[in-house]
Amino acid sequence: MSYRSGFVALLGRPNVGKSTLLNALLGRKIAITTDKPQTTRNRIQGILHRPDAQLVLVDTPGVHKAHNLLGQRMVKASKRVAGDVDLLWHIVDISKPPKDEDQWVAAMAQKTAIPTWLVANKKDLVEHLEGRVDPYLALMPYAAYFFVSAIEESGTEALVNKAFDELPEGDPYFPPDMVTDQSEDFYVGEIIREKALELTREEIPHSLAVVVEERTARSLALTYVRATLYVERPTQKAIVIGQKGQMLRQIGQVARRDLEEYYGHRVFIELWVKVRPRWRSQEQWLTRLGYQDPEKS
Ligand SMILES: Nc1nc2c(ncn2[C@@H]2O[C@H](COP(=O)(O)OP(=O)(O)OP(=O)(O)O)[C@@H](O)[C@H]2O)c(=O)[nH]1
Ligand SMILES: [Mg+2]
Repeated sequence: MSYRSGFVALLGRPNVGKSTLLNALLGRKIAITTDKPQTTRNRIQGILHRPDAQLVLVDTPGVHKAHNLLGQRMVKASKRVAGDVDLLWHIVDISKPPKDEDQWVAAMAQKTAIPTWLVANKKDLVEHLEGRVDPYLALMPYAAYFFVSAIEESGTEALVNKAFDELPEGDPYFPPDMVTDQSEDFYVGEIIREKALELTREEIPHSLAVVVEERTARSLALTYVRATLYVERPTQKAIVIGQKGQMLRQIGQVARRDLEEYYGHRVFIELWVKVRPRWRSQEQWLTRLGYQDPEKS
């Protein structure tokens, strides 16, 4: 029996549920998800294994109109992934009509000439799906379309089975036990960022970056994490810290809960907040905070 392997990109505008779908298909959380747009900032790969095949799912930042260098790098990362896979999934939110960004994604996909499927997510939110999908199907000639709910994990089995069916012959790209290519420090930082995003409002989410400075196993039953939360303005720092440090404590507590479940033992988190004015527009800071130029990585 021949082995088959390949990459599929999850592309779409922000907030349509790409990362939620990635996690649902893997049966494990590897990407953070929030109700705020532009949550995902890097390419994140998750690997699905079957005895005779390997499917690599590539989550990408939401395609949007970039207002700073970080945004430009995010969109560049998505574009780059789009040109370098075997199959494209254009993920959309079927509870809403198409927006300009959906059109941009369709144009991006069409330019590549890679087979593209429309994946209409959030089907749990609406009835009469067929009527709603027509304006999306008009965006470009999709090779297939699927209705799914990443949250309810419905329709997802059919989608992934069909993707496995279409894989080209080839050797595995990753070892059989590997679920993701991201580092543990990156994951831990992302969990902290997710909690900070969930607990804060307004301009904080977009201005926040998290760097894990230290992560050590203090014993078999305790991991110590020290991380810095970077924001752009002193007023944002005050919000992230909160009255008498209450907000920062809460971010740490909620992140600790998730990480204790992930590690299966106790986790101690120490958080610091620093101001780096306009870090999202500065080449050197972007790279230091983990958002390198996709062309150079
Ligand atoms: N009702 C419903 N909500 C969903 C579904 N999938 C995702 N969501 C919600 O949609 C919001 C965005 O989900 P994400 O997975 O972070 O979206 P994304 O496309 O990765 O967003 P970016 O990373 O910002 O591009 C979250 O609040 C999810 O809980 C779904 O199938 N049904
Ligand atoms: Mg995402």
